[in-house]
Amino acid sequence: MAKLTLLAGLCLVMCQMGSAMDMICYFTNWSQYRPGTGKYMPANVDPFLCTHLIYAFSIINNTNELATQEWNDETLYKDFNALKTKNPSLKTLLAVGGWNFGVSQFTIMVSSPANRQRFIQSSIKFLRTHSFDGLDLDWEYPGARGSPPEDKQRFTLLCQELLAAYEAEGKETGRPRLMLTAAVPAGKGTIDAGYEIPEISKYLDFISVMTYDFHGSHETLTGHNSPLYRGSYDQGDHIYLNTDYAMTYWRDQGAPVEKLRMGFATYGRTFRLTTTDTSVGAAASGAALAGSYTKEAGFLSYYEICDFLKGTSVQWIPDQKVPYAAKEGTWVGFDTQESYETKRIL
Ligand SMILES: *[C@@H]1O[C@H](CO)[C@@H](O)[C@H](O)[C@H]1NC(C)=O
Ligand SMILES: CC(=O)N[C@H]1CO[C@H](CO)[C@@H](O)[C@@H]1O
Repeated sequence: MAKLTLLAGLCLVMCQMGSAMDMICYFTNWSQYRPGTGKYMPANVDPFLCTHLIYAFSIINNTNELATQEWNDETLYKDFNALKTKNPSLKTLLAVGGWNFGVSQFTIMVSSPANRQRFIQSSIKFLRTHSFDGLDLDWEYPGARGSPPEDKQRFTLLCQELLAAYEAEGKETGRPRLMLTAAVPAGKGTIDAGYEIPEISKYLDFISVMTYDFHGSHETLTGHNSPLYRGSYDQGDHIYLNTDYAMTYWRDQGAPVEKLRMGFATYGRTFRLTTTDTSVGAAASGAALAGSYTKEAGFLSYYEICDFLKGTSVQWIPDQKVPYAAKEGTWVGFDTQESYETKRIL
């Protein structure tokens, strides 16, 4: 199942827990391929909407160096970082990894001090060459999906050594130190397997918790992409599948609240209903049709959901504090200004 994917142009937004100080937004390299008015380029980004913009994704190549992924990334990097001439206080970071990139090259890269140094030094050169202000580690995930258990400790070493090298380079050159951040999972099992939370918290400038993709079309009952709270029908391990639980877990395991960032999805996940029941927890089978712009079954971007809402109405899941809608056998759980507002004050 193609899990990942951050679908809208600025796909998702990370806010600081309980405050609106930081607004961290991702730009995706694949939004350039959407048809018509869906096409979304760096020049389309409002440079004043977010405090940090993150370009997704770059890769680690087979010589353990940070490298481009798309044929035209270097051009897009240029336009992306040019947004800082319009807003000089904007910070830009380059994300490495992502769901589709997988784990194997991360595992190889962290496996020896020499490989790690090669990556670290290449990242300094690459980020400085392209005028990024930092690196966002999107390894999905250390200690999971084929990454061995020892990668949990090696991820800590990577963070520690990256920060030390960025500090040294900053001192040497007199430039502001490169930032170091990470996008991390919201699932309890994945968190436990991959992250020494108090340790990595020392080295990372902020930690973005991916509090979305909790439910999707691989399941046989409708469920919300990014519920704030546990639902009354949640049983067993499903009681952990919500934003409140994930953020609280990261905090209680030792991540300082001031470094935690909550994920806000700007897309919804869809289901094809199999009965006339259209509620949350209704019988479903597979993904509904792809959106006409984002073209991936099981997802709709916010602007595609706005179209979908013509001829139906927004329903609210009272205990989970998030909306959904259903029409013609399609069910979608998504976020609105109202649900963002409720999450923001968590
Ligand atoms: C890996 O990436 C670096 C930096 O982008 C590049 O100089 C090098 O040629 C790449 N190596 C391979 C094998 O592609
Ligand atoms: C067109 C496209 O999707 N390009 C790449 C952008 O990044 C994704 C996710 O990492 C890659 O899978 C794509 O090949």
